[in-house]
Amino acid sequence: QHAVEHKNRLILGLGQTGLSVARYLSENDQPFKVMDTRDQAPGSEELAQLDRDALIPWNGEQMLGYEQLVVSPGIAVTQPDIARAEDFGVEIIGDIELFARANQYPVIAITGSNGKSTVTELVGKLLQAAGLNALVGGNIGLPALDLLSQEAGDAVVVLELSSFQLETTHSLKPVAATILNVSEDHLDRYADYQAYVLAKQRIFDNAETIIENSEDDLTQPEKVTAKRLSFGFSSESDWQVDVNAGVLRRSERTVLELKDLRLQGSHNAMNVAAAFALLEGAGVVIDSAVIECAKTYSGMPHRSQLVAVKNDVTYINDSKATNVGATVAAIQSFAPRFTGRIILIAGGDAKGAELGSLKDSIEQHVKTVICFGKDGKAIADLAKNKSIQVSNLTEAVEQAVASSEANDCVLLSPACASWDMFKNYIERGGQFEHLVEAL
Ligand code: UMA
Ligand code: ADP
Repeated sequence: QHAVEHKNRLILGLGQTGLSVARYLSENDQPFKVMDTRDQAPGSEELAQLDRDALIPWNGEQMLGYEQLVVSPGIAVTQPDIARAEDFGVEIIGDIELFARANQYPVIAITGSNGKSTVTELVGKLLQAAGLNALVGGNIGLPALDLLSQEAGDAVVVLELSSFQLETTHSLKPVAATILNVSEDHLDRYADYQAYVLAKQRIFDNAETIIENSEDDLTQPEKVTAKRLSFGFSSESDWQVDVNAGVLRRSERTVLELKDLRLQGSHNAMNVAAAFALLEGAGVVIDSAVIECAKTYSGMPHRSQLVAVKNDVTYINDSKATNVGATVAAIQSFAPRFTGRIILIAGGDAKGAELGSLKDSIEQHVKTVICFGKDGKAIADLAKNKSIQVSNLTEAVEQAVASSEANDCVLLSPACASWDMFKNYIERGGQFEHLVEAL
């Protein structure tokens, strides 16, 4: 680990990220102050144990007096106080940049609109299966800087990176990096879609190997000299998911049969292909132990997970579907098994997204849409003849039960963030599971 540069630093935001930066700077005997716009910042008690005087009131004028602002991903760098500090010559970075400057482990970096956490966790498990020590963190939940305090010897770091984190990162040099896919998300934070895509593309800036999705141009950098590997449905892809033949291949060689994967749906098969490509890019041999590990991996909670079958109706919790792309993938992956028998529960905060791309999937595969939350009406309007609006999740489940017949599938896949009614997607998914279990 490199020594931390001595600087007069201000941390902006005292959530998980801000706290991890404070811990890291304290461990390295560096001075810092912290500002947060919230009355009660979540990390304030833990910070007080490190330094009782570190938290100071938010003040744009005072920001100009620091050499470096370490901005949390939940705060936009376009926020006027921060934008002014940047114009004034204050350096603006994020926690991943601090991590990158200190880190000496090889890094596998993963971004995309959907599948980041699944692929990040899977890559971690595959590395372990290959006999390597994997340190997994970033947007998935464990802040990247916390990985540096672990004594890990010869480790490989696997980082899930959000577009927000990438905006404030400059020096990360991943051995392998990917954008899994791009679809509309977070338009409440970006001027337009293009700006969101450009933030994601930053992951390739210093990457040794680029892993791109052959089906999605926006995952492919325009000009890059790095080595490239691809995954996709077509035979030109280095790692091919051949849905018709039911196999995953590396070039001509069959690696596994899709029916042997515990992960469900073709989007998840693509996630497995991306994970293999990332390992290959990082120089890891994909042997039988690694392949076996991929087959048995069953995914993360709240992502297209079976909750229960009650009265012959299958209930699926996909609460983590917080954008349209994820919900379309869920509908497509359950449609073959439940043709015309999907009852979709959706709604919440669409974060400014255009919901129109959900319309086709609903028309083709969904029997009834039950909508609630801030943008529930906008979803209901996509298919007025089959939509029912309710005021909360409890009513949505009641309505789903009332609308269902044997062999139907009730799919909670909201296409929206949960913030308008829940603490997060975990609370939303947990409530759904309780309601279903109580049936
Ligand atoms: N906030 C304020 N004032 C502040 C600082 C934050 O109001 O001064 C608000 C933000 O608008 C946001 C919330 O507080 O709504 C949390 O922001 P934060 O930057 O403090 O978040 P952290 O607790 O540090 O968590 C962040 C990531 N959160 C965000 O990017 C919003 C976590 O990803 C990540 O796991 C964590 O760092 C560790 O790296 C969460 C997330 O929702 C899961 N990410 C988005 C996504 O996946 O779509 C990008
Ligand atoms: P992220 O970390 O990018 O939010 P997750 O792995 O947590 O991704 O999955 C989020 C949602 O996206 C879930 O609803 C999941 O079923 C869906 N999903 C996972 N992989 C893909 C993919 N490759 N394409 C589309 N949707 C996906």
